Amino acid sequence: MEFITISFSLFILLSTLFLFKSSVAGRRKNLPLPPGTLGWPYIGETFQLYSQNPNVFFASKVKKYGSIFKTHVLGCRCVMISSPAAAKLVLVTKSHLFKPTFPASKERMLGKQAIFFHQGDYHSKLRRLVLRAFTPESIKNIIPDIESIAVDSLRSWENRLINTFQEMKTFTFNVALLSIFGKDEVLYREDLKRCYYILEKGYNSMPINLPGTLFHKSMKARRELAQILAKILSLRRETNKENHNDLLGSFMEEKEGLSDEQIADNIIGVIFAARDTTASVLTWILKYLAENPTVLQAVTDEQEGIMKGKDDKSLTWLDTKKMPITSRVIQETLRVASILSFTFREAVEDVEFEGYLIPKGWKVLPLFRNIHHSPENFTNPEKFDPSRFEVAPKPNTFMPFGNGTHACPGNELAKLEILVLLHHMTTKYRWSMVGPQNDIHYAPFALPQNGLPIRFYPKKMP
Ligand code: HEM
Ligand SMILES: *[C@@H]1O[C@H](CO)[C@@H](O)[C@H](O)[C@H]1NC(C)=O
Ligand SMILES: CC(=O)N[C@H]1CO[C@H](CO)[C@@H](O)[C@@H]1O
Repeated sequence: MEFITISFSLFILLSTLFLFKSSVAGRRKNLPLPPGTLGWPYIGETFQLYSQNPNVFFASKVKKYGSIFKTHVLGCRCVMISSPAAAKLVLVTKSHLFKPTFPASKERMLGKQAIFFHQGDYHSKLRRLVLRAFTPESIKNIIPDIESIAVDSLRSWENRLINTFQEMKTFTFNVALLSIFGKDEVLYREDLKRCYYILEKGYNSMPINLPGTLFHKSMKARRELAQILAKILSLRRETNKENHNDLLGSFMEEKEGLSDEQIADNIIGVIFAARDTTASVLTWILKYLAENPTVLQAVTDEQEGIMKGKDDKSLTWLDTKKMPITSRVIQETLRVASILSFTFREAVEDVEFEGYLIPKGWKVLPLFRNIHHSPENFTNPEKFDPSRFEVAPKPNTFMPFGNGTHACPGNELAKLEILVLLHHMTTKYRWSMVGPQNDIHYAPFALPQNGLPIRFYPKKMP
């Protein structure tokens, strides 16, 4: 069993939930609320949540009350759900009754017009524009460029002690910029990176907008980012009129009629959605491979097999479809690490589910991690065992990319960039973990202790 502590950043993250506009509606239907306790007025069960690992808190509730229960944390009344049927209702079949909900400070920072915060027509339009930039057809073309970013990253780690998460963030940031701006990307990379890194520092800070606070600096960096993006937009409009296959090209198409502000909010939003998520999954993969030498050997053999057939030519989409063992390692990592433990929705009206009332205005949290760790769906759930994915998981038992209306439009790109990096990494490098690595931190995505420091070496070529 791993010993787990909760880092302070999770506390700060969840604390900002206090700023949710809370709306408690009267009960109209004559149905019971889901089982569970609401704890003390206002603070609810916040202490219970913080006095233990949040996943233990949720798991003990699931054990006591079943797969749907109510609780009250940090000023909001919530219904937590952890059954595949309930997840399907909230995310897929009745998704129009459950709107996305975020603390106001997060909306201000990412931009109010970003895709995550919306429902209905504006959301569907943005989704169509994002999806078409990230279909296999579109991202196939950038594989050689992803490869050169991967090769450069790996080279820069040679014979060094590195912080895996920090380095992976640079890799995933560069791939995100490539997918958004195409090859124009290098021109703006450093400016964008500098501003984005200031912005993210304020993301988990207290949202107090006074000179000197992290939040204030971060909002300033947000404005500077918008200015750089405005420059990129006008440059594109003036100089090259030809079609671009990247996300910016998709957003800029005249007939779509997006304003510059809408484009900026969504570009910043996609960088946010793409970078830390993929970087933390990569960090977990390195950890699990280091801990499971037979799995690492199987992945290495598979990748060497691909490399042998290619004599230094770059990878193709088809090559990436011939990596079943490596793909199962990615799936199993997504399951065990469940970096997005849960997501948030809010009931827009009273909803009935399995004889219970989910009242209008209450938050509804599908608990992905509990679903992914349910022994009914995954035998011996704490064990890292990629071979379990030799059989396809049942619907709505494995949702690392969510499901339904807001499911991740970047999932193909995420898997592609992970495969490309692992191809070069396992065939040419080896690594060893340094220091203790049993804790999990939430920043806010689940992450190995200290971002997983490792020593990274080139393999001695025979
Ligand atoms: C392994 C890495 C990733 C994981 C685990 C992941 C996971 C998720 C999940 C679970 C959601 C749905 C959240 C919800 O329903 O509340 C989501 C949404 C989203 N993701 Fe990802 N994601 C990853 C990488 C990416 C990448 C690389 C991109 C962009 C290129 C991206 C862009 C988005 C966007 C734009 C949304 C919002 C979609 C909407 O609201 O309609 N993600 N992601
Ligand atoms: C999403 O929901 C649909 C409908 O229930 C289901 O067929 C599909 O398998 C689900 N996707 C995942 C990833 O579970
Ligand atoms: C398809 C399937 O086996 N679903 C089960 C997964 O686990 C939950 C409990 O956590 C059960 O309610 C489902 O029936």
